[in-house]
Amino acid sequence: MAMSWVNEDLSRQFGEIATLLKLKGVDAFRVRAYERAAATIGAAPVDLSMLDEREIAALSGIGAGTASKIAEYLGTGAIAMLERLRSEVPPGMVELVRVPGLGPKTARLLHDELGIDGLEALREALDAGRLEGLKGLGTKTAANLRDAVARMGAKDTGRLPAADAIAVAEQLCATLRTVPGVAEVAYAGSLRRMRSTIGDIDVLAAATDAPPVMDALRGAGTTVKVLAAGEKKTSVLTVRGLQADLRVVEAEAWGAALVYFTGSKAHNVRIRERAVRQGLTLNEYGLYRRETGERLASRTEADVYAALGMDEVPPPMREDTGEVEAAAAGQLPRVVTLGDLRGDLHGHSSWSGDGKATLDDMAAAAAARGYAYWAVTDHAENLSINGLSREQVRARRGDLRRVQETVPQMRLLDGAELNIGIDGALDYDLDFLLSFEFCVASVHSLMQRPAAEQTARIIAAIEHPAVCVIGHPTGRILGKRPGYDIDLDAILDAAVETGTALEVNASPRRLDLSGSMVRRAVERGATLAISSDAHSVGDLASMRYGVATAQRGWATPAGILNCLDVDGLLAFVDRKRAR
Ligand code: DGT
Ligand code: CA
Ligand code: CA
Ligand code: ZN
Repeated sequence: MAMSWVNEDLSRQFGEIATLLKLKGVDAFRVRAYERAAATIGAAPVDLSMLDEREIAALSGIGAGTASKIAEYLGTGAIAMLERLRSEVPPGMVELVRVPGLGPKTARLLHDELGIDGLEALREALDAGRLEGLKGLGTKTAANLRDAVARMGAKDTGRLPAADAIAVAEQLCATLRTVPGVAEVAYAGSLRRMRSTIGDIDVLAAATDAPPVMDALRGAGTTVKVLAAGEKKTSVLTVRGLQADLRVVEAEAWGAALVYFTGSKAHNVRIRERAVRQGLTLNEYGLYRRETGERLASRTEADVYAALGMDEVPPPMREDTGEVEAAAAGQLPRVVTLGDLRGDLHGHSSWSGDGKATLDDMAAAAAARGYAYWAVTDHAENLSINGLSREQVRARRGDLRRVQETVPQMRLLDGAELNIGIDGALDYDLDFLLSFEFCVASVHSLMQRPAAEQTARIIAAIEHPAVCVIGHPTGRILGKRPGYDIDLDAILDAAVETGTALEVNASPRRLDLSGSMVRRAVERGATLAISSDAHSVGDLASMRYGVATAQRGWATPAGILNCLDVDGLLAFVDRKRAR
């Protein structure tokens, strides 16, 4: 199911209400209600704008008060309570709680005692040593904050995580497709290349008549404000604070326009150089013979690349990192595609508290995707909030046998997502760990440690016989949390040495490993697993973002664990355990 931007937006607004209430110091019980609402809405299987207030109130995790706020949002486009809270809480305090390890209590303390009203002010105060000796703040906290702030990098770049752009872009494309006379619609730019952060959304449409398409953009539900409306291009501000540019072209130029506006700019420059050397001209309308002006190609991207004498380059690879030369030599690697994947090796069910769907529903949806296997990797016991005890694991095994009967064409794997402790220790004990069919191990705690410690900890998990994959290896959350400090090359070497895979977590909030890290993994010969880390049925579809990220790193099916069939996969597990 495609993500609903209404649900996403609502979920974000309720999350913001919870944060703002925390910053005001209201009791935890009220805050929790909004956090639950945000989580419920984020995972709701239907677009809430399709329901009436009574149906919304019937969703579990949604109380009457929340339901009326949802109705208010659907009716007016805003929640008055949120607007009020925003005006009551200094905006800088919201910025402060984005710093990893800095909670609302500390933010209030810093604001009230030292007048720190934002990230810049916090930076200055840290530099000036003004946090030392502040009552209620340990010296350790000051040091941790210094690290966290440093790792957040320079000031906000104005780029947003891919996850924030995808929902808006897809909604926008769906709207434009309904306009009469529109033949093609696609998003281009950095989002089509699946960069992890996005500067703006570029949408392209092919139509006989541009004005109705431009009108549709201005009137789209995602549009907040029209920034510029021209004949060839319309720019609007969308709900996420992202700009969207729309260009309308004639169908005959679709492929050339798609190449041009997909970019990257560096890739475009490189292929245009190639065109020039061949006596050709390349622009957004087509590829032309310079002397005669004859148009050689423009209808499809494949036509344009073929006329340039190149392999067609998958959009995520178009970054001028060697792909133009390789494609011109006919030696572009055949990178992994969605169709190559035989299964998904990281997913959660409602057996662990954060899984939103039952094992039945998750398995049915995974089977419907045509997978040969699906590993249910619910959290393990050391994750105090929702890890499974041994008794729960045993109970789940009974459930698993029952559900397996309902999906005879797909192998359900009895798995776990283990927690890598500070010294590399894992959950349960060796015998119990080996009773699982497939284990992912991830860092979920103590994320701000020195690189040497963090690396040693992950390598210790890699060396464990039960661990087949390291989940989200850097722990980054785009726009929120930088990755842990790690020595990636040392981790890759240990993974190769032990026959352990590293995950390309496909969640658009993570994309972890990143494309450039995938490229390093490929160069060092490490095996990768592209996994959705699904917590709901809809999340299973995130796989395509993982595939695009793997393509950015030039990964081929041969290096990807879940391109193996069931027997190949189980042989990989056996080899790991035999060591
Ligand atoms: P972003 O928005 O910063 O995440 O990155 P892009 O790649 O989406 O860049 P954007 O939105 O400025 O432009 C979209 C595409 O249009 C870009 O990838 C390539 C093409 N383009 C833009 N400006 C130029 C240019 O000056 N020369 C060439 N050859 N192509 C350009
Ligand atoms: Ca862009
Ligand atoms: Ca743009
Ligand atoms: Zn997970």
